[in-house]
Amino acid sequence: MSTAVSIASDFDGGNIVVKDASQAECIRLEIRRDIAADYFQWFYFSVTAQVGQQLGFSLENAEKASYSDAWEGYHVVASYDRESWFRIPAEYQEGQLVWQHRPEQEQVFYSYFAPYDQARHQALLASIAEHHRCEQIDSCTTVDGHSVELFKFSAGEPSTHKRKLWLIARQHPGETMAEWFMEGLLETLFTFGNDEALLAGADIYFVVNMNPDGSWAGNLRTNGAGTDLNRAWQDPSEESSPEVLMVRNAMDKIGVDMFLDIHGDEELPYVFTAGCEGNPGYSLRLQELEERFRRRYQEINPDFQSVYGYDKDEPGKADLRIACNQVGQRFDCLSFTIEMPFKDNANIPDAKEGWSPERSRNLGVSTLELMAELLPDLR
Ligand code: GEM
Ligand code: ZN
Repeated sequence: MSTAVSIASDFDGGNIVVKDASQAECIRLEIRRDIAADYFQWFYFSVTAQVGQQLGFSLENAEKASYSDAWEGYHVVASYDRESWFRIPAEYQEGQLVWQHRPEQEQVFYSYFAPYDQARHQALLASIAEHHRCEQIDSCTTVDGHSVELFKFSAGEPSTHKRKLWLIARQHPGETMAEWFMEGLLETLFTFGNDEALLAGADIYFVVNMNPDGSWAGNLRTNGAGTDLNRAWQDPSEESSPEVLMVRNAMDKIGVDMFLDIHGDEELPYVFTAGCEGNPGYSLRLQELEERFRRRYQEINPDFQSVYGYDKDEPGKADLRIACNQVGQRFDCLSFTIEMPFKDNANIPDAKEGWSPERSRNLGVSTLELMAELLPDLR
């Protein structure tokens, strides 16, 4: 016998369309598109049912999602308390993502990846605001009326010799692992941030969430204007990409010696970087810095690897609308997109959690260590 279930997604980051939930064993769902654009893949919803009730789900428009190949080998993320997240085996069958589950509690949450929600985002902002070495140096208001804050972490005496290290995260709102990464990095910087070389030698400029519009809305890739911010760096505008305009203007004023843009990749089950090999200004100096960064990264954190990644750009053919390329070109500096998987690291798989908030946070910690190490040689 089947008892009806109730499904909700009316919370920040929520995304689901219920087609039919009258049969608990075959609940028919669709992912909603980004509010003002055609991308979709991110989902996040809650289900209230009887404890132990057999539930079956199908995401019926999975095949039409932005990265349909990504469903192969993907397992759904679930939680009872929105604190600990675990994986539920799923299958990609006939264009639909399907999974079965017998929840151990009355309410269960399912998501594409562990959400980084507004409450947690506000707590992160509060921890930054109260840190004596952090100050907010700029901000902007988004199309939907949210704010994006640019912070500076600085210690010791001001010096013209200090390097300027920049980090931004979550241009793509569905890539929540990017904000988990920032949380781990900042927590370490704030708690153990007494690495003399780093403190005396660098100021760190950072944005923990570039796209609050999309994060609220449960979008995959775009802001309230339907703009993919990672295609807006050549020609940002107040109307459609104020987030990018604010950060790029601040960079022009302050300068950049190293830039990292934190993302997640739907398809590849690996941690990897994309660099600036296709930039017109790419040089042997930058190539050697990139190689050293990658070599040391995998020594410091075995989750990083450089075998799998995006196809390399042909010389001179880089897309300068992409943050990593635009900033690398504009400032002739080391510049990377860092990609974490939505699925898992296939080299070190974890059946229970897959790629997780904890591993994202750890990668952030390792990245901080690597930045400190490379500091003397950035220029
Ligand atoms: C990418 S990041 C783009 C980097 N690509 C190259 N070739 N330099 C994007 O923005 O589409 C992936 C992502 O969103 O995480
Ligand atoms: Zn991305």
